Amino acid sequence: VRHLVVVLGDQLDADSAAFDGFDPAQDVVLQMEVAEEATYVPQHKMRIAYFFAAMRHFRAELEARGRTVHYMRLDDPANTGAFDSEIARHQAALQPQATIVLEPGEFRVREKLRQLPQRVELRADRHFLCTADEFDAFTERHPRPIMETFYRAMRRKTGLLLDEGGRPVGGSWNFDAENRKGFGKSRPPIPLARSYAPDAITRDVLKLVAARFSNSPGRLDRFDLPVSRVDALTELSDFVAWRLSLFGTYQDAMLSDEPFLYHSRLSGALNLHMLDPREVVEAALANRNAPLNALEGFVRQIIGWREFVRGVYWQRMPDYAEENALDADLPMPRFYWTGETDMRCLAQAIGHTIDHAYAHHIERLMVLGLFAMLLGVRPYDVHLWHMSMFHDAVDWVSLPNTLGMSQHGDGGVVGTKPYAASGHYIDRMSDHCRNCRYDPKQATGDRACPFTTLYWSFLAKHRRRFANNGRMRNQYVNLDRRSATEIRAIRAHADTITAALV
Ligand code: FAD
Ligand code: DLZ
Ligand code: SF4
Repeated sequence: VRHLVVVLGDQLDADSAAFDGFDPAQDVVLQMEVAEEATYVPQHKMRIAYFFAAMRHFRAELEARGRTVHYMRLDDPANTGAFDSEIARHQAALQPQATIVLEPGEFRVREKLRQLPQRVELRADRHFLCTADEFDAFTERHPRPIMETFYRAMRRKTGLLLDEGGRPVGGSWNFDAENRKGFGKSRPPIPLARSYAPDAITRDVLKLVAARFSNSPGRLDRFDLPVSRVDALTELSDFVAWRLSLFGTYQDAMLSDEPFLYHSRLSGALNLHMLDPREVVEAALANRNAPLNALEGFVRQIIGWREFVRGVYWQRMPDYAEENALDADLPMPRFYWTGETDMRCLAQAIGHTIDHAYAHHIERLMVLGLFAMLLGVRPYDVHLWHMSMFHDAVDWVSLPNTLGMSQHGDGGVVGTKPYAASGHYIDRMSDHCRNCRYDPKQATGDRACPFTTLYWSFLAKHRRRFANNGRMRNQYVNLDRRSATEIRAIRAHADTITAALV
């Protein structure tokens, strides 16, 4: 064997840099299902099944292209259960002249690969539009980098949504203000989510996961995710045809028993590299009927946020994982694993997560993340919970979004202010509060909404840090309208809520 090309679970692209110069006559591929990756944090059964099913479909795709694949199934008696021991075992058996791996999506895994006794060649991943060097150059030019500046640089670099003079189409870089509508009484129809019935390959995986990981969180019986490139492309077309036009307008809205709304559901396929971000953006822009607020909003998520958080991750790891700017040190409340809470918004978002290993962005940020931040949960623990429960979670994307954006653990790197809000925000953006036993307007008393109580208490507690942040001025003006006695009562009630939860 000349080259042993190792393909990890989130690198399922037959044209990736790992395959540059691949010669089917002399080179072989290694894919490994390993117990360590399914257990280093307890993981949703659907997440494990998603990775294994996608890996097995990718194997079939490679073999159809005439490439030899050594595929280690989890239940193979020879399987040693970890990346390093499996790679070493295959190196010893196959004696390759070189072992090639694409840079992994996780610092922990990269360190493991670097420490292997026999060297592996790590190749840069051209799936992403911004390299680590380009991101470094950007942060040198902008010592306090913000996503919006980065996003404009990416628009200029890619030429997306620019007119011939290099100006933003529609006269503005950002239409976020048009992307904040909640559902009123008359709401447009919500398209049925497409379901991908498990084929024989996926059914085998589901059996394996049900048997081996019966104690893992989440449910498996609703597994219907697209797990091949062909199905991922179908999902992309489905989104562009049926959901994209309203994606922008209702991007921040939430609705009971509607986990997907107009979201694309493409994060998993993108993160496992079944889809390329360029083709996703091009497919969206080819829809001539979609309004600009939808197109711009969607492009911003993919070439802006997605690339920005990756840049932050690789520039700041490993120290980033330790950051805890607000000194939050409580554990995750138990109900995050079960959904057993009488807070309706949380029960809904956790329910979506248990059923689909998915919740959309606003549920993750403004319900699940928000409550943990207001309560004061250790940011890294929120990230670990997120890694456990979401099918699309990979370290590079989960950590900056969770520890950074949603918990403000990085002190303002991913977002310049904490995403702090009261129950009033959730009431405006959803139908949850009218079906809840709490009242978002009340901060004390038996019907006080825990979000509202904890919100005011959070602002009061962190006054020194945030009161001079211009973007939080109004929040502090409103806090200061409350008397010292009121604030004392709110903080006492916040302590009672906290004590009951941890
Ligand atoms: P859509 O709403 O349709 O958005 C389109 C695409 O844009 C997504 O598929 C995704 O690729 C990209 N995108 C949007 N927002 C972000 C963002 N903030 N960061 C990176 N990409 C983005 N996304 C992940 O892919 N994996 C994660 O582990 C993850 N963890 C998150 C944790 C928290 C606390 C928060 C607040 C956000 C997290 N996100 C994560 C970002 C975002 O919530 C998801 O990408 C999105 O909800 C996935 O659903 P969708 O494909 O329907 O997205
Ligand atoms: C998440 C996951 C799981 C559950 N299992 C595997 C596996 O068995 N084999 C594999 O190659 N990757 C798996 N992954 C993804 C890894 O945990 C990790 O995110 C990536 O390897 C980082 O590049
Ligand atoms: Fe959530 Fe509070 Fe609204 Fe209940 S009242 S749904 S807890 S925000």
